[in-house]
Amino acid sequence: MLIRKPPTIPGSEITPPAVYAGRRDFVRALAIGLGSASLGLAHAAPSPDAKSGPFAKLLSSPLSARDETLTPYKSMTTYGNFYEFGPDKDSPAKNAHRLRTRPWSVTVDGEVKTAKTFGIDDILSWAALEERIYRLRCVEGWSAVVPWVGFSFSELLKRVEPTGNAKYVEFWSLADPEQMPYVRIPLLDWPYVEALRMDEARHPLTMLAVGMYGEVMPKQNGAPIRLVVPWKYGFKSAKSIVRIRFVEKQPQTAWMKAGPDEYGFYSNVNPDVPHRRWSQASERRLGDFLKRKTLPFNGYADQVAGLYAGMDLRKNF
Ligand SMILES: Nc1nc2c(c(=O)[nH]1)N[C@H]1C(S)=C(S)[C@@H](COP(=O)(O)O)O[C@H]1N2
Ligand SMILES: [Mo]
Repeated sequence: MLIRKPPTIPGSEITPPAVYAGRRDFVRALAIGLGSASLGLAHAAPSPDAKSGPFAKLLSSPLSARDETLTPYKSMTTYGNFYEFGPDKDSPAKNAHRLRTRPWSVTVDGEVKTAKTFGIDDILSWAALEERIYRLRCVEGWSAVVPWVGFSFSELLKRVEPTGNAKYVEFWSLADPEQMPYVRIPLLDWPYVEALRMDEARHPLTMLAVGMYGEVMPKQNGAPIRLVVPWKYGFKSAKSIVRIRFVEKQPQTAWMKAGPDEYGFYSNVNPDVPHRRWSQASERRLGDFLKRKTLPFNGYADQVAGLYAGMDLRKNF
């Protein structure tokens, strides 16, 4: 069994925009090119934030996987990993209500000309928000298709100046034991830190997401701002980010420290390289019964394989 019975969570966090019920028509409309025009309307009435704020008008993105059926909102908000809130797939939905997402700021430091701290509402004021439907693949074998709301990480790069020494970039999640009860327990070496090589971070697919399904990001999915890197396993996409640090040397990430032979730095979705304890050749979409074949780079090979030209992806897993 992949999906457990959904736990009881506050209604305000699980009310999906009605439009996603009419999903197929919506996808068809996008496919025939009504894209940006219909998208604003499609999101007309979700949460109060969405009505007026930056979520009112979302740009549709050419980077969307438009031929895919979306994973139900309820599955994406009740089944997932966010170890700061507990080790089970339903822990995030049960416990993430403790997270306070305002005030919130993100500090950008390390190998940059000037370290800067951005308030989340400032970020929302300069970021032109897009909706991007991305495939997501978790190392444990489940996958999903999610309409994220956010902007390319490269937009943030325009506002800070990395030095010539910046070769990698780290993403640090909040680690506050008052809000995140499991940070008191050494499940991982907190804070949760993930990292990308600079060219991976600059790739247009690499996204900072502030919402999904037309709504402000649910807490259990990494509010108020998280990373989404669709060609890599889910754990590369750090949630609830408070610090972005540019560094010269390839960093150790939280999962590399936890299991160096199971979780490599690159973590590109690769059906040919088994995880030490299981095959990665197939996946099951949340809500589906049958498994499907996993695609190299999660189906994004055309866009990203070039980043790894000449690298042995069995060694650099
Ligand atoms: N801070 C933090 N970020 C995290 C995790 C976590 O435990 N803590 N889990 C990761 C893993 S393993 C996955 S699969 C995704 C799951 O969240 P999503 O379904 O919202 O993408 O979040 C990733 N980001
Ligand atoms: Mo994962």
